[in-house]
Amino acid sequence: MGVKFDKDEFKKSVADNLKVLYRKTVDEADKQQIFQAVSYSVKDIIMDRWLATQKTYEKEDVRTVVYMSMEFLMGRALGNNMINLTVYKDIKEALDEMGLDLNVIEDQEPDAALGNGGLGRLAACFLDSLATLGYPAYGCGIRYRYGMFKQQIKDGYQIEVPDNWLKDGNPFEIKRPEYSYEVKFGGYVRCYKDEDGRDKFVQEDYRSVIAVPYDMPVVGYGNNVVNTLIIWDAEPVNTFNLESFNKGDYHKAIEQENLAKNIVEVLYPNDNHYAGKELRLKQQYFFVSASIQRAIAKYKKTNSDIRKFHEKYVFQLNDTHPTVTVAELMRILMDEEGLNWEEAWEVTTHCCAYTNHTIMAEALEKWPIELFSRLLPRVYQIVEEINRRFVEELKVKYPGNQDKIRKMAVIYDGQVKMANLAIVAGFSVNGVAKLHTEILEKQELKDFYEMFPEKFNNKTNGITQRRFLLHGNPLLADWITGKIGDDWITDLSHLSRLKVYVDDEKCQREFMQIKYQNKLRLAKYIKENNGVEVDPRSVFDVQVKRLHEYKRQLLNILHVMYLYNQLKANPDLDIPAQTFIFGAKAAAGYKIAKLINNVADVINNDPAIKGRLKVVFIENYRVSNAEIIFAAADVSEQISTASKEASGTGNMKFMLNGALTLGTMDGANVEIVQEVGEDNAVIFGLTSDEVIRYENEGGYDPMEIFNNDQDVRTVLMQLINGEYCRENPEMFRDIYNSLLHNDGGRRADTYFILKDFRAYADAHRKMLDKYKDEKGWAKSAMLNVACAGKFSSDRTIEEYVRDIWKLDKVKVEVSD
Ligand code: 26Q
Repeated sequence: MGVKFDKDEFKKSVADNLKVLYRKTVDEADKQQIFQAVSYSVKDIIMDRWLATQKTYEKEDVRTVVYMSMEFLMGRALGNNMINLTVYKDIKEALDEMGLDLNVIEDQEPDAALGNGGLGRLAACFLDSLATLGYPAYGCGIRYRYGMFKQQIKDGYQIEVPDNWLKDGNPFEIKRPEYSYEVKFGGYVRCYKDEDGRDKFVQEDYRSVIAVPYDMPVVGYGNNVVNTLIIWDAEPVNTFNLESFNKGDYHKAIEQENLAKNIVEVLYPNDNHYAGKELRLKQQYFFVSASIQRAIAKYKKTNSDIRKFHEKYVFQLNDTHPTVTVAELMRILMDEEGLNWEEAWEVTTHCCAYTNHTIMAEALEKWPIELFSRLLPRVYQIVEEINRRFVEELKVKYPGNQDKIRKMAVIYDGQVKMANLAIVAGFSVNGVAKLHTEILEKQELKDFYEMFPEKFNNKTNGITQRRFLLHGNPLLADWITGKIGDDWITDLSHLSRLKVYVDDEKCQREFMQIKYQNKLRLAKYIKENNGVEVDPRSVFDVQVKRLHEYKRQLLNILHVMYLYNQLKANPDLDIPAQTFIFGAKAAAGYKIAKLINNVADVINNDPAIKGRLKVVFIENYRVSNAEIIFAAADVSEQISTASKEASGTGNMKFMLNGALTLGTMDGANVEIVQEVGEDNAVIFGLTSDEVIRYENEGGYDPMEIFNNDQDVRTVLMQLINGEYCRENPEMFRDIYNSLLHNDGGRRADTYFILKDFRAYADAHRKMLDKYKDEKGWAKSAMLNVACAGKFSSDRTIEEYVRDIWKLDKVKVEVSD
């Protein structure tokens, strides 16, 4: 099924593209131009498959999933597309012969960073798996002009630099203006009776934009399938339609111009945190309305009965961010397609399914009624009616129980609660790891689970092995293929066949040699990008993920400070050299990055510890450098406060690349340990039940630990005595206070850092003891790879298809 590849034809294609695009020869072109030319040559290979796939979908009138997401954290496309077309090595060879280095070319591509972190990357992995498994699918999102900011570190502080990812052009996208739709905001709703005496609703005096779609190809691995990610751009209506000017409504014209410019301007860089910004709600409605209009238009091309729309389309809502989908679909079905309420509700409640990604209260979306109804007057009426009917239902089911209404109503206390809307109108509610789903059912969404148990289900997250092993770790990928064949690329459960090699000393040496090569590669990256020299023979202990209090980077760095104290006090301490690697973007204003960088500065420049401890903060952590980082890790830090991390997916990427997990019993860590066995990971700290119990009791007393644990006290005092900030000893006073003192409504040490500190230090000791046993370590690391099969997003997608989406696989034929 692979692509027939003609090397000479490809070389000619690259040269032709350079000529047509830039009037240059290969020798004259710069690196960015070469990247563009090579990308167009690869796009050329994609194009026939893309056409054939979409033809097949149309001809077979397939059932389709639409993955609705404010975020798609795609990373780079070129390498991934070559991998999935199965022409990576061929192209590498062809370019070699032209005197071009593929690695350098790939490095010219900016990451498509249209997402914050886990939720956005999950969407990208899902698209890869859907295409690879041959399922009809669209991703729908926003073509942000600026993606996730680029991070620079200056004086230890994070600086956010705009990410102008489109500046040199995006070679893989295709603009499709012929599928543009109008999206309306504001104004008021006029109600009138039509000729048949039925109520009609029209939005008047609104402001609108034109949503213009750009298609991005999503290439399946080795199967000719190419699905589409649709990202919507906004253009002003006035460019097409000068009516407003003619009527002299100059102000409205300018307003609409600005609306179009602002709406897709930038991704909100908040991870697991809700910001009730009007522009954010505009973004949500903008892409939701356009995507539904497109799906309905497509449906009507081949189907006549809109009452059966749900037989062909299912919308998966990636968290509550696109939940306005349910009301917008109701609106279109009633106001545009003429269905009555019951008919529209029947379709909608069979179309929409909701994924919950967090139990953090501060991430729950609640929109003030005033804002919501002003921006989306007709949609708000529909939400009100959904709420009215649901509250009626509650009153019948739980007579006199005002508490149920308070907790479950869609509109309450002057707010529209998006999670409640998604649960009431959706037919499926899923969590993203076993523990997370249990917490949803037993605590956070208990009332809904009791009322609609049939809606609830778990879908443990996964990751795509094509990007995070085959592309990111070619040495290990080749080694695995040499041992067990290449079936693992599309069926990761095959990795279990590696188990027979874990005691084989030659295999252990080969495996550790590959890890060493990958550590050299990362050390080189760190030297070039951060100017820090690290020892590739030291233990690479890595925590890369968004900076967030609940993820507890603070626990990690406090422990590093403790270790440093130990080494200073006892220079002969018999422990291996360690490199602590951090990578994280933060919400603006968060101080922990400064602490990590200052600690790094002190430790890395202290000759007394003879390089046995190093701390590195990798600037601008993103998908493209993540691939290099995972491949080189020995220890995977997964240390969230138990119950707070819904799943985590970085944990799976580390495991797949042979790192041992040092973590809490949280999210998917629970399932990782279950797969790999307790001896091949180190688990520590409070359990989720214990955390939840403390929280219900109002916390615990960190002062007791401060007073009784000398090591902890020393570290905390170093936060406020200038040890890590000579010029301003008060620099980290806030952090110190947050650990020890209640502050208004905030409990001291909200995330149980001091409570878990001793257990964490012990866990590190245990990890180092394992590391000292070279063969034992190699075996454990190999077992992590061998047991990672469950965590492929292919497995996750098959479960979504089986339980929620009910799609059929498609075969696509292409004549090369
Ligand atoms: C909401 C409102 C306004 C602005 C921003 C937001 C917002 C944006 C992003 C809220 C949340 C997010 C991202 C959440 C997220 O990434 N959650 C992670 O999802 C992963 C995939 O399921 C899980 O593995 C992680 O555990 C979870 O934290």
